[in-house]
Amino acid sequence: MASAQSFNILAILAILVPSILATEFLVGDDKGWTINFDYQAWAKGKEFHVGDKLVFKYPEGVHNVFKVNGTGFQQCMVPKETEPLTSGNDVVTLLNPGRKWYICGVAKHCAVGNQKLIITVLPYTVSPVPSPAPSPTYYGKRYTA
Ligand SMILES: *[C@@H]1O[C@H](CO)[C@@H](O)[C@H](O)[C@H]1NC(C)=O
Ligand SMILES: [Cu+2]
Repeated sequence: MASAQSFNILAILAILVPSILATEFLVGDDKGWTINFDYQAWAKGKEFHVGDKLVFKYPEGVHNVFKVNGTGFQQCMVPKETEPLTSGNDVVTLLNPGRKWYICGVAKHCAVGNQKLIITVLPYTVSPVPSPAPSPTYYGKRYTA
């Protein structure tokens, strides 16, 4: 059973380590957040973890970023009750695991321009630290005098 102390240490690591190892993903790489880009292909093979950041880069006023649910993503529907990100350098920190959907709410950029991103955020997992190899157990005969 883990002691309270080792639990505390793990809890502290769980908070500190992600902030050190967090990855910043520039959405679309050098193309940024734009129309007619395959964000599905961009996200493929990438691992997003809690604590990582997405950066949406675009000329201010040309696009925006709405976080939507699965329905909003499928139908390119922007939620009326939330405001989009509009700075042109929008940083989204991934706080929770699960599916996340982002679309552009300008004109028909999502429906026609395919400006939509879906990712799956994985829980933060501490990569296993290689433990020192166990010293070999001696199974040979023991001789006593
Ligand atoms: C998805 O988002 C829309 C717009 O905000 C909302 O009306 C709808 O109820 C949501 N659907 C689910 C399944 O949460
Ligand atoms: Cu747009």
